[in-house]
Amino acid sequence: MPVIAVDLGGTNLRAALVEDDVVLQRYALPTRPGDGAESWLEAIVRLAAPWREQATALGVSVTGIVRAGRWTAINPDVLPVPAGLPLVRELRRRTGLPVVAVNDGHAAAWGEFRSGAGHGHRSMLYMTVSTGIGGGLVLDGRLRRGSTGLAGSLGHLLADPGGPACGCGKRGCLEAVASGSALAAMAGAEGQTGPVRAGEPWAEALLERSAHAVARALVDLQTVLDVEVAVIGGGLGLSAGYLPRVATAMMGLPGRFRLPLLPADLGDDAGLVGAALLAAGRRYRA
Ligand code: BMX
Ligand code: ZN
Repeated sequence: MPVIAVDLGGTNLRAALVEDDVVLQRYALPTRPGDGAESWLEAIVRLAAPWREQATALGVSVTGIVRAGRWTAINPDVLPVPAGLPLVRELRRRTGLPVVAVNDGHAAAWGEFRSGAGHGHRSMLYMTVSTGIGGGLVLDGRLRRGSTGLAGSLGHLLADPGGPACGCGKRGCLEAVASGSALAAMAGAEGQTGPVRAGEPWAEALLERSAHAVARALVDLQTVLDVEVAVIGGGLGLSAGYLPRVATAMMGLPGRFRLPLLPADLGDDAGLVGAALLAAGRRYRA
């Protein structure tokens, strides 16, 4: 029996009907951060409605952390989620379906571990380099959510003590230095208005900075986690040439700390598939 999966990020809202790890049908809309939580919930319910009768559960992957079914932003600049929003309760009430909700990095990590680039490994880390930078850890075959849902929030590792302020309240986070929104802000500060695209000399410098920061973060993580592979996703992470840039930057760091890098096999669908698998298994019912 299929489940409905939803992935709400800082840029896009995707919804799909998913059976096992196969996306049967899908819709996507741009996320409208300024419209507020009520409108995001309504959009999820509206997108899910046509599949309501055939689905056995709803799996939701969201930017921000989820703890005991409640949703909170770490960085409200990515999406201004009101603290403690009762996401699972509200969606269960509005759809009548059992609901599983997880952070988008956690969902994508699980999707890639079960059905993507991490398949066949025991331990992996997943990093999405997108509007923000998110992540998820699968250690010894288990998705680690941490004691408060924060585990794997890789965007808030320290990348540069003198770097820009991050919306999470810290300074110089990886997300503030290397994410898509950080690059757009830095480009804007340099008077550039176009997209940050490889080939443009001004954009090259920003992409190099991002890739080096990501490479340094990955080798630091490896000292703690010692995983088999790092799977990289996200719009920027999967953009042409980005992963080779990270790999090259990593070659400048000591071999003991390097780890194999793989692009997310499921691409943009990693969060949807992970949320679907979690909902179908209902292992994380809050
Ligand atoms: C932020 C944070 C993470 C999220 C990451 C990537 C919020 C709203 N989000 O660090 O929970 O995983 O962005 O999010 O605090 P994306 O929307 O860029 O995929
Ligand atoms: Zn931060």
